[in-house]
Parts: sequence; C-alpha cells; structure tokens
Amino acid sequence: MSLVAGDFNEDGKLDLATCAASLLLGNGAGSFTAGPDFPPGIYPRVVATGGLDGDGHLDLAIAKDGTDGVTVLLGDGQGGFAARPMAVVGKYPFALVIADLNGDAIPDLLVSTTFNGASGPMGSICSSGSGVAGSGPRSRYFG
Ligand SMILES: [Ca+2]
Ligand SMILES: [Ca+2]
Repeated sequence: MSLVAGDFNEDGKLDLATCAASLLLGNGAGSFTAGPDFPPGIYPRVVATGGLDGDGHLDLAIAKDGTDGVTVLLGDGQGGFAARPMAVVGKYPFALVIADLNGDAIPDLLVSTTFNGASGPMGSICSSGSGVAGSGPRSRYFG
C-alpha cells in the first residue's frame, strides 16, 4: 500500500491519501479520520502528490499496474478529487514522481514502468501543466 501526505483539505493539518483511493484527514495531533473516497481505478499500486494543473490545490496521480495506466485526480482543496481519463503509460507502472524536471516551473509527472518496449526497463512519460497526463497542449514526454 502506497500513501502520501499532504494538506488536501487545506486546513493547515497534514492528511494522508492512499493508492487504494481513500483519504485520511489529519487533526494535527497524529490522529486521522476517514475523508471522502475518490475513484480508485483497477489495481492501484502507487500514489504521488503535487500540483499538476496550476490551481494551487494538491492533486494525486495513481499508477495502476493491472491496467498499465496512470490516473490523475485533480484536487478541489476541500478533500475531494475528480479523476481525469487514464493515460496508458506502459506495462506495469510501479513508481511515480511529480516534480519540475526541466526547469520550466510546470510540474512534470515521471512514471517508471517494468517494461516499455524498445526504450528499456525504465520507461517514462509524461507531463502536465494542464493536469492531463499524456495529452494536452502543454504535455511533454520524457524517455
Ligand atoms: Ca488537512
Ligand atoms: Ca491542482
């Protein structure tokens, strides 16, 4: 089970989100209560968080190794998430990172897959700015 910490409802207290599509809202003293669920997808394996669409609210990306895809979930700043269509990234994605990889101040989403055709075992994709993994006018690909 993969999980990440972030203040997803923007109350100043860290929360947790799991790749199995549940949100745990923190009280700032080490305790958590269940928050709203969000769409899990099939066979979620790993989750990453960061700002993917530039609206200032934390978003999530979940890699699903059973469907060879990554789903971006755009946060609303109140603990809710809206899923974008899944981007197919290659066989068995198992690791994700959200970071500005090329210095243009737009966060990128890097995905490692177990198999990625001729490009080798550490395949990659994709980026963002629009919050749409793998597509959109501001998307870029790495690999
Ligand atoms: Ca919080
Ligand atoms: Ca966002």
